[in-house]
Amino acid sequence: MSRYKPIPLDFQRQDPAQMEQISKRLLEQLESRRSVRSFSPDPVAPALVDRAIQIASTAPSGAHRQPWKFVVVDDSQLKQKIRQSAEQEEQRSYSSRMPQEWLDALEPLGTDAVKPYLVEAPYLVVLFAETHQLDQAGHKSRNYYVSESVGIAAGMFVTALHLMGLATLTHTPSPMGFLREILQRPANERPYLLFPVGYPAEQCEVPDIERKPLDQVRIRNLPGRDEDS
Ligand code: IYR
Repeated sequence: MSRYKPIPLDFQRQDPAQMEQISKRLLEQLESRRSVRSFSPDPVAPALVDRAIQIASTAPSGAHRQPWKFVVVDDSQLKQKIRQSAEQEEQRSYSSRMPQEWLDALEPLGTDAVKPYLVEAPYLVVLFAETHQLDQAGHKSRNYYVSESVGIAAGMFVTALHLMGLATLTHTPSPMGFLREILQRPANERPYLLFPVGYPAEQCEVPDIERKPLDQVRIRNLPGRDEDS
């Protein structure tokens, strides 16, 4: 007996004029998203973070395994611990592990090893990737396209937070094994990204950088192929 038991797709076509409007509005909204490194301590309803996680969890995934776990941290002591360990690793990275070329690439972003946002933001959400799962019988079963799946979920999380009026940062303290220990996650979970979540600080500044225009990120057709043939 096959375990494939399809159901009808729930899908409604929308009016093309409305699609044009919606897509334009979405682009405008998302154009204003910025990675934020300076947070207000103002509280944020936990239900908003939960909803952003639910939205992220609608991401497609290899064999529909949904190989992600979002750990929400709001405890000050835990945040302090995470900050301490992250800064320890970052100090080593900035002072000796990162080659000059990397440091040069980061210069316009103004980053350094000091990470106050790890305690300022009301939440730290740590995203873990599940390399494999244990089924009901306790057998190891592997996951598929884990980085791709978790990366898509991360992108949807960032988008959801922005559209609901919150700020975040895709932070990757490196190496980030310490997050597994501090948050007591099992061996099948690998830290993937850390997101501080909250409102930007009153005086928040961001790097003066621009996004690539469409014609630098969208390639039309294959080289040498005639477009209207
Ligand atoms: N993890 C370090 C360095 C860093 C690396 C990249 I690539 C960035 O886009 C930004 C920072 C840090 O968080 O400072």
